[in-house]
Amino acid sequence: MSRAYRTLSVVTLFVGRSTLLLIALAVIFGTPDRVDAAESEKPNVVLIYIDDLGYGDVGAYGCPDIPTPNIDRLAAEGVRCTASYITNPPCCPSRCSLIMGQYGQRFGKYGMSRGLPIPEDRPTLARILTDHGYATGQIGKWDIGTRLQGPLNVGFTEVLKTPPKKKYTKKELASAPEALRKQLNGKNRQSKYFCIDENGETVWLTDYDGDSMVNFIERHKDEPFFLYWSPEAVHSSNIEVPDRLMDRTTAKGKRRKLAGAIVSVDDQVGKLLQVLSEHGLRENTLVIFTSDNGANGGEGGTSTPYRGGKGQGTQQEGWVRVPTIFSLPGVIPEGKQYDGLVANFDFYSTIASLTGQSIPDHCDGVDLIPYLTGTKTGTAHEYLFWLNNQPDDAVRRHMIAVRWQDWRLYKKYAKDPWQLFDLKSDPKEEHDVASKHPDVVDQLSAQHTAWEQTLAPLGEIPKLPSGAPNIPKGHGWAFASGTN
Ligand SMILES: [Ca+2]
Repeated sequence: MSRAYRTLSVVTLFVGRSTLLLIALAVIFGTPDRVDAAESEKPNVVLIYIDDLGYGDVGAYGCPDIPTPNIDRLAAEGVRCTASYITNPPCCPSRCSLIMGQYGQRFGKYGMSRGLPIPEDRPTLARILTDHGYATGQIGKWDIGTRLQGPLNVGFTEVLKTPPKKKYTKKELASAPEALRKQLNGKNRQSKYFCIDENGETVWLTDYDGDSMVNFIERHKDEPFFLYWSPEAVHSSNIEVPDRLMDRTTAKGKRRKLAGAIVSVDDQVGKLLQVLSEHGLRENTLVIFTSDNGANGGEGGTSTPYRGGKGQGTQQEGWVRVPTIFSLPGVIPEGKQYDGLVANFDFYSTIASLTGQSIPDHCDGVDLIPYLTGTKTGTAHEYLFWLNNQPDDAVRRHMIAVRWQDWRLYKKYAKDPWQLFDLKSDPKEEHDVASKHPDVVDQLSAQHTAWEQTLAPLGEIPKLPSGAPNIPKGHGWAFASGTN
């Protein structure tokens, strides 16, 4: 593709930009310097993918007891999606679907199936951006593909090395609360959420991540970048959350620890917005904030007003409906909400389009920007489907479902009768109305059957020889060969 054509694509997408005239002139006259300037105007993207953050655990979604001013500001400066879904819960399949831009079942993933490869005959989201001239970085939890498919193997140009964990001394262990002592004894006294930084200081891992985001952006502020932050937070166990974080919330009981962890996530969003503003990048950076699956119910997380979440709540809406915010001031409207059906595989298509690329054929997603700006009306997807039926997966994770309009059609196993819920009048799914609406059941189940016929067979997890982990350990960044 010629540089001028790529420039034109960016111009088309960025009609709200103040630099439009300059870029347009560059296209018309084609002077090398001006085209180079236009090249540097490719929008940046930061994708934040929190682990187990519930629909009802963010201020912008009505949470009353956990202050999240920075996430709320992102919502105020963007669009808040109210029906955004993870079609392949939980952690690992969600991330695989995200990075491939399609239903996980299209490459044989029908449940957790950790270690199942992501396909190599179609590009990942990171790959298309790297090939398009982006610096692409990843920070945090990976949980995608096989051990050999780390971030640097599937398209990222750099990845934050996993810092060493804090190791509690025997003295610290002796004075720790019993629950923490129990956890640490099972982990060779190694912390989950405290790490050791390059100066030998003990730091909260989520803070370390946030500082690393700032570092990545400062190093790449003069070129287009894509940053994928997928922290360990706020996955269990949050038992180590310090008082200084909990005390900023009004959460009660076992929810206090989780609340403190969410406050820390919000702090990092604040650091991100600050560094973007400092370098004049706020209006040229799409920020997507979301979660890999629903609420951490075991630690008091909530999907309010919906029911369910991770752990014991996997059969309800709350396992798959997640908070999702898009912010790109000047392009995406501010302080709006979008109620159409959205899936995490839409991020791939949206980012591809926004960066002036065509959406690869394998993608299930659509470009959401026209829906978020209102130039397209209606729902981004008429239907969304779920099929978690990997035979050896945990019983609680089996689930078959369809979403259409306000309806949710659901059953646990293929042999079960369908249940139907009207999420608008019954968000907690307490009244199965399948017998009252057989036409809706027939319609949605037929759609599910037709979709299922388009999927790949169940994939097999390869046996791999032992070797290096897919993310190197240490401090600082690891780079794909030839990119640093
Ligand atoms: Ca998760």
